[in-house]
Amino acid sequence: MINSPELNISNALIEKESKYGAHNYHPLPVVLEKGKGVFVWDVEGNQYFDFLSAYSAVNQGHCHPRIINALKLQVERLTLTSRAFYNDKLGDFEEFICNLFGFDKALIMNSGVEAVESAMKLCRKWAYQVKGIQPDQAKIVFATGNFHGRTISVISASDDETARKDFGPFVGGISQVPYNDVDAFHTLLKEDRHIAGFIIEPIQGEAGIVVPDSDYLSRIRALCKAFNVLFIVDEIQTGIARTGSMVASYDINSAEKTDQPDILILGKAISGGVIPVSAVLANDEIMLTIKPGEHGSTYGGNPLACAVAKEALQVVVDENLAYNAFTLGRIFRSGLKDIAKRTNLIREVRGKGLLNAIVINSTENSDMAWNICLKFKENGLLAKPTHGNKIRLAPPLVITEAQINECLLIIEKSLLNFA
Ligand code: IF1
Repeated sequence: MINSPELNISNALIEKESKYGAHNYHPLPVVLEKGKGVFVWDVEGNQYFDFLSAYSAVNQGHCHPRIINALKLQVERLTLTSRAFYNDKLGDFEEFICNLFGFDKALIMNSGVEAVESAMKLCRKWAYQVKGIQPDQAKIVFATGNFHGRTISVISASDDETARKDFGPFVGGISQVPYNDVDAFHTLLKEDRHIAGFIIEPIQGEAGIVVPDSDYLSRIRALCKAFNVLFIVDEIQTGIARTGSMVASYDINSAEKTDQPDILILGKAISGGVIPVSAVLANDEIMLTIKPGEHGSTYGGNPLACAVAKEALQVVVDENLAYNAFTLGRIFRSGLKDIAKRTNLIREVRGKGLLNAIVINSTENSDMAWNICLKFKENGLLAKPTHGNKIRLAPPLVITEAQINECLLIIEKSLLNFA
């Protein structure tokens, strides 16, 4: 509840959600009804800068006209066929996304975690049919502090008690190594010949925008090559220009594509926050281990999703959003570091491109970060804490330098209330 009587529309809607909806979230007390570009508006008409971007799903900005137009054009033609039949949009989208990221084939799914599960199934198929690991012995390695979604097999790989408590028993064939620790992964590879793949986030989002050493991914890639293990990169949150390049793990424009993963997982902004779309990209040796009838989903690759996602990716390219994220991210982090010098509230500023966070100078279980986000909201900016004392600051990539500077003023003004 928001304890101010004039907010009766918001309160009524919050109450309704509490009465009729699962209580699986604790949202910031704001009820949104409109979004455009970097802005969202609540039901009382207040405008906010959106500094969460639906967890990096609306990189292109809310309701981007080109993406909405692609939706409108397709939605009155054909929305869903199932994969029992062909449709005229899937092949075009698969060709587009394979050429954009440099892979032989794409498997189009819906949610991000579905794509992660699909990548795990491909990794296991490849392990038995290509690498020759004994049946049911394949192991997939994950990093501590990971977040890859919320299905049973994916939380089986998590070390976050909140994500796991009372959801057991868990799925086998999973190992863990500390994030950003190449030696630990090397030791595991030498000890266990059943390792089939390593699934990693280039930057750990949920863990609080944890950026590894600059050579971490390339060293992991080299070890995967040396031990014939699949290098699987989850770019559901870091991908689609968010960190200042189209993907964080390799340069899609370079001929040699050094460090290109064996399996690339995309989601969220692949469709600009308009319709759920995710994608698994791999070359034939891996992708063709799944035969007809062995995997699928009702909505996976539907014509509406493909039409929207193709335009959403084209917008990212045409508007050079990766460059915008790169240049404005540097300005933003520099501004945050200046603020940190003027307040003792910020312990650390970290991130890449426009995926950034401030670590608040409080214990993880303090409600300081939450209260700061409430103050941000009062001053016209929406953000949410992650893992206690980190506040993720990730606006749509269409933000301008003037708006970044305006938001730095809002952030500093809000923090001064807690000085
Ligand atoms: C929630 C977190 C972010 C992801 C990565 C796979 C998925 C996600 C790297 C699964 C999804 C979302 C899920 C959403 C909040 C948000 C989130 F806080 F949960 F961890 F962004 F950091 N890989 N992340 O970040 O994709 O199935 O959700 O489409 O569950 O609360 P999904």
